[in-house]
Amino acid sequence: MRLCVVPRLSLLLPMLFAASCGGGDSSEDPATGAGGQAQEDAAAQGGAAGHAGAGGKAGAGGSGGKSTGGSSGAGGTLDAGVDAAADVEEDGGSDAADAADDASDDSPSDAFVDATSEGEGGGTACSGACAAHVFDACTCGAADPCGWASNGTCDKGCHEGGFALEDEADCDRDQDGMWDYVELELARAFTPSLILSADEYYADRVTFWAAEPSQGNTYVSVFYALGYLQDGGDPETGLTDHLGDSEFVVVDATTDDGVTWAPLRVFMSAHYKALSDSSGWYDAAEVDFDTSDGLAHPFTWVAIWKHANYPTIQLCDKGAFFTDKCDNGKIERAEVREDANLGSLAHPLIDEVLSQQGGTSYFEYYWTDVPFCGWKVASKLAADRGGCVPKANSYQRQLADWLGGAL
Ligand SMILES: [Ca+2]
Ligand SMILES: [Ca+2]
Ligand SMILES: [Ca+2]
Repeated sequence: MRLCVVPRLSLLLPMLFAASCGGGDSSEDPATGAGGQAQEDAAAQGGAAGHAGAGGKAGAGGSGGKSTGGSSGAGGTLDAGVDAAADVEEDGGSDAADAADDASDDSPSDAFVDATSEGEGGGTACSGACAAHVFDACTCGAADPCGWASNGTCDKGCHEGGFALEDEADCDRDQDGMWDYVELELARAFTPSLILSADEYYADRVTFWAAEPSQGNTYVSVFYALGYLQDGGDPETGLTDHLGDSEFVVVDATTDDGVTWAPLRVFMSAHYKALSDSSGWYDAAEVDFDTSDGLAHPFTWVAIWKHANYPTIQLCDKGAFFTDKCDNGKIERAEVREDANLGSLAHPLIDEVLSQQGGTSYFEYYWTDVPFCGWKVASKLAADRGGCVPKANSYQRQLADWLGGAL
């Protein structure tokens, strides 16, 4: 076994979503109990305001607008990406000035004064601040004067400021106890770098993903559903080809402080649940990571035409009774789209997915137990999906195995 250096990333991402701020009891997540634990974690790390403390975020506690309430400063490209994706409104110049004034002042009462004085400068305090999306004691009050709770936009800055507005419906849409923007950034941080053969003619795929905190919140697990449109069969014989190819990679990662993250282990599917099943968990030290962009993408060798996944070329060439073959033809990083979060078992965000190739109106399914056909079969009925990947390899079953600890 090789012992590689496991990369450690500075992501400035909190481990978990803290459900409430300002000292109130957080509401326990019915599925995972994560809400309560997050609060405890935040307190243990010296964070007075849950998310802000656990995340160690610059600017937290002030009354600035979104960009200062979020991860300003040392966040680097990762946090810049978060803010660019999530923040629509621009901050006015007065907000920046307020943020500077309040940089060393965490008092909500002072923030309220600032909001009021700002209002004197132009319109009523609340309407002006709402329009500029300033997170302060007025706009983020429990009474939700701006109507930001459950309005379709995650107002996470209200939590970071230590105010009372709760916005779980927008910030944790799949109700797994972890803010969805954290899920997205972690999924992007660890998305696999696929090493494909130069002769891989069946590389077309669509990637969906999901992320969940573990029981006890000791690590986060990300599931990458690498949905190839076609399995090309054995490269020697062409046998065992089928429509659709539901491969997946799982990365478990953890952090001690909400700042430094490191992968723990990686699961790579290889003929999952078939007779030739060569899937397995690999300790992070057994995996090479592509750190070319400062993140940690597990290098995943992909068997030509069959798309079985392995951490080394040697394991690939031994896989499936020595029928799998790999060569270093090209590297493609799996795509992680913000709108491709599958959600959780209790609260799926995406199940039925329309073909994204154009030309067909066929569907595939992630939380419904039907064979995966790569958007090549019109019918949803399992009986009409005989030429597809076996039902034992439906994404619904893989996701259930993942969430049930049965991989
Ligand atoms: Ca909202
Ligand atoms: Ca979530
Ligand atoms: Ca999730």
